[in-house]
Amino acid sequence: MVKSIPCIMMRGGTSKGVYFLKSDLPENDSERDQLLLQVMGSPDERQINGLGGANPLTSKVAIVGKSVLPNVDIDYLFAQVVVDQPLVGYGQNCGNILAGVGQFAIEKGLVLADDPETDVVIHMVNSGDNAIATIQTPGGKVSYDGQAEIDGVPGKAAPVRLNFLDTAGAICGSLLPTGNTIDIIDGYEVTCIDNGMPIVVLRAIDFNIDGTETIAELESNKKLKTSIEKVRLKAGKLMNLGDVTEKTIPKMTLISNPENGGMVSTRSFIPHRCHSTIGVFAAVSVATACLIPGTPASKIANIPNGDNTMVIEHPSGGMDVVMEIETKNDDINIKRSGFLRTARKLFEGEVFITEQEL
Ligand code: NQM
Repeated sequence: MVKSIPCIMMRGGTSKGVYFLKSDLPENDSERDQLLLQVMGSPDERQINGLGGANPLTSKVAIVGKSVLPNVDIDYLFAQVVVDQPLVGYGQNCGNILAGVGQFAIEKGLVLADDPETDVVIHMVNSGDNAIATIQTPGGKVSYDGQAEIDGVPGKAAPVRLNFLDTAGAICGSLLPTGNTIDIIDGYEVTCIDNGMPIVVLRAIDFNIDGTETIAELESNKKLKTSIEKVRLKAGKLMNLGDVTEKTIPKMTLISNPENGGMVSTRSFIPHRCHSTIGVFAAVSVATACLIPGTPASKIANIPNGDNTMVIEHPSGGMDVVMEIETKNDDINIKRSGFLRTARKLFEGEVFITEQEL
């Protein structure tokens, strides 16, 4: 039997995914995961039999429903569908896919739009934190057209402003889940940090690379990938994430001197493919590592003086992170972080599922 499920496919930030209403998906977790694997065409390196784009950045799902929480409009559960394994991960947030969630909620009638902008308060179920997305809604209708540009996406679109209030320890329970600003793993000095995304910050130079390599060069460097994965498995345990062999966190970010006037230059493994830019929460986590005195990142970073916009350089340009910070002695308290993203509605329709394969 073949059945169909309504969905919208969107580019959110520098990622692409399929957006579903929670009420259109099975309530049972394992049935839902089987369905999402089939929707994306996983496991298969090419995802030839599904909507996935054969890369972790294009194998993402947003599950959206009305929230019952006070002062919250909608709940957003993010699912990372692993490309080449039969796995669906809920252990991480995705700030890029988040950039399309407000528009989806308005289009599906979950939120009433104002004119000319609508603030949508989104509960990120994966971490339990809230975000506020400001969506362009002239005349009470979602507009995807505009003049905003983000590195890593060609063309211009309507701006989507994202603001987060408190993301420290979102997934691991604390900003520095090992209790240290520096850990030594396999002889490398690293910082394990979670300001919305658990990441391990590593110095590129320690891995005999300079951090300006292309994605193709990094992905074909087997020795580098093996060393990084060994560190990741150990870091996962230290970060209270348990055995992370089959998890998509922590992400591994190699840092080096900024090349274009930014704060720091990055190359991120998420965790086995190299990111074409950097994740939203990964960028805020890297920026935070740079601001903590004594970390390897703080020694490399070019900290902006008196300006709270930090530019995190990545393979396709830079991501601006606006942060409101309070510093007391050596303690930093991140009060707010904000980003500019864009999103594009690509199609709306129904995805077809073969029920006997579920
Ligand atoms: O860090 C990719 C992305 C992401 C996650 C990943 C993200 C974030 O760029 O908030 O957006 O790290 O798997 O979509």
